[in-house]
Amino acid sequence: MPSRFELHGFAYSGPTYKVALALSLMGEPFDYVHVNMMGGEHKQPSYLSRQRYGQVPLLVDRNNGRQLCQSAAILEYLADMTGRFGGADLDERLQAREWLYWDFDRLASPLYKVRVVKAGFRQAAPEVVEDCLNAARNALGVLDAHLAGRAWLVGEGATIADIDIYGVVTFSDQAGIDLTGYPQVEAWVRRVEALPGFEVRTDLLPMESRVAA
Ligand SMILES: N[C@@H](CCC(=O)N[C@@H](CS)C(=O)NCC(=O)O)C(=O)O
Repeated sequence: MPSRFELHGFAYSGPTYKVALALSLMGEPFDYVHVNMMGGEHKQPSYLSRQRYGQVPLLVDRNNGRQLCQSAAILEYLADMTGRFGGADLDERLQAREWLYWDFDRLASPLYKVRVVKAGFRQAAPEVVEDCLNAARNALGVLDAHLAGRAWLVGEGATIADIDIYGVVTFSDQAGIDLTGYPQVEAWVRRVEALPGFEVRTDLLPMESRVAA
């Protein structure tokens, strides 16, 4: 039987990894469709008709035909559909959502910007890179302080907030940020990586399409 979910993405994409990791942790096999971003496939009309922002990821739910974009919204959808990682009650669910918004506001944006410049995909003035680096470091400081005395970002168990933010923090080294300066974050990273179903990005996202095993 074909798997329920079809994930369209790119191997080096943090937002694609978040969704792939969520599916893996939730025990949901998925077909993976490689989007040729280097060739501009994500800006072609056929792709734009399915993903209005012209970005990866795109998740298709074959049970109902939904075509979903924006990784944080997709994580919320998956938590709803599987009943997993959504938080124990409404308060936890709302707190998890707050972290999803915070991530894109304060952490993902500056950290990814530094990463793409360091990787040579984009160019930016040194002072812009420095600003982004400082913003990412500040955000990691906020995360570190929040994690003191707690195992997970929200409540007593892992939620989509942890999955979402792990999917950014895992790229810190590529932005030139050493996590040893953030001991609580480092310990939390190890907890996420010990969750059943955890897979590293390179195992979840190949450079070609793959049908679920
Ligand atoms: N907020 C979006 C961001 C997605 C995103 O930035 N995707 C990048 C790849 S990592 C992309 O598709 N970039 C091409 C573009 O924006 O034109 C999400 O979380 O899904």
